[in-house]
Amino acid sequence: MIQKLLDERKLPALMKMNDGTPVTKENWEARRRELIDVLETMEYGRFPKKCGETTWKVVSAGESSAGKATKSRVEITVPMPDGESFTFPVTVSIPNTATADAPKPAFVYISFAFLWYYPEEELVDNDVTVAEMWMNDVAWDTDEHLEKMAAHFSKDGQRAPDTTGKIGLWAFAASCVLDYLLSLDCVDRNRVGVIGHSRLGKTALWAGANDERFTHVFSNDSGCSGAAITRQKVGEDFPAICRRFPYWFCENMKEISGTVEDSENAPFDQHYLLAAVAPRKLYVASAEKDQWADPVSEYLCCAAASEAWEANGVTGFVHPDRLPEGWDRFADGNVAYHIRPGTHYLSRHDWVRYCDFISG
Ligand code: GTR
Repeated sequence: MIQKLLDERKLPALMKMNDGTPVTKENWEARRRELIDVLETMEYGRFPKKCGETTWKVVSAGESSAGKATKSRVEITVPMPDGESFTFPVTVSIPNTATADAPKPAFVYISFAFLWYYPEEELVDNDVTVAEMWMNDVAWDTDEHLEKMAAHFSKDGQRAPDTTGKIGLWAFAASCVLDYLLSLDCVDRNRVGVIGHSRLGKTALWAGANDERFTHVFSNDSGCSGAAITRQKVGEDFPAICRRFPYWFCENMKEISGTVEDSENAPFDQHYLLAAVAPRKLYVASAEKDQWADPVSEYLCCAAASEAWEANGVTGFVHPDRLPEGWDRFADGNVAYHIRPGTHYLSRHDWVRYCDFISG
């Protein structure tokens, strides 16, 4: 059943190089570069390159979660392509159980608002460190390119056709937060994840696709231009998302988002984005009532991307031959998926399952 549904979507081939050569473990990295290149050119814009060392300063620290953790405010400073630098804050919660002798997992959590809800004490109790980064501290979620990090990537507010959009700036900032986390000897570098919800789920996927130091990548309800297949998607489509949020993407995205037909003729689909995480660990989650994101297209995208893991000799997406429903969770492979009843939200239920996966 699932293969039939996938065939109907008529997706561009994943496991063929641009010149038609079949993809194997040997040329996987070259294929991964091709996937990222088309996503950079047409969708998100060029992923910023580091122009120098990321530095940081702990500006305050204190006990939190009933004394079971330390919470600190850290300023991250990143050299910019115009020779200047840009500084933004993150809030880091480190459980007391995480030590140099017993390093523990950590998340870079890209959030909607400074200290947006997350079950902080529960994460502490699960020995998980969280570095929370607020998107608006990095770049405003608006169509302006003159302020904050965006100012360093535009000229007088104008962007070149493939200059990064805001998703790319937030994703790059997440990668700079990772520089900081990896400097902490209480963080287990084999278990560092990036996580975000909705527009920030798209961002987490793009960060994880580009920065291979992220061992685990989590997309919560990311939908259109995130974890959902674009071809025949229900709910939001490229024209709808680009009318409201053109600045999330590069200017070239306009070429493939005028009509639904344009987007269905694009030389890529979102399984390219998921596959760019292979052979690392990927977790996609949906909410049943979130038809705008389209749970079915998110699930099918995991199934479509799975062959990238298999070509690398590891298990991809292990799932039954049916669509997901209720509280289904399929987490036996390197690509995991769950759905839950309810609406578009990054809930406690989701967090707990992400914790299990990264701790596993
Ligand atoms: C919606 C947008 C979605 C999703 C969501 C969010 O309005 O259409 O693609 O990103 O916002 O970020 O909450």
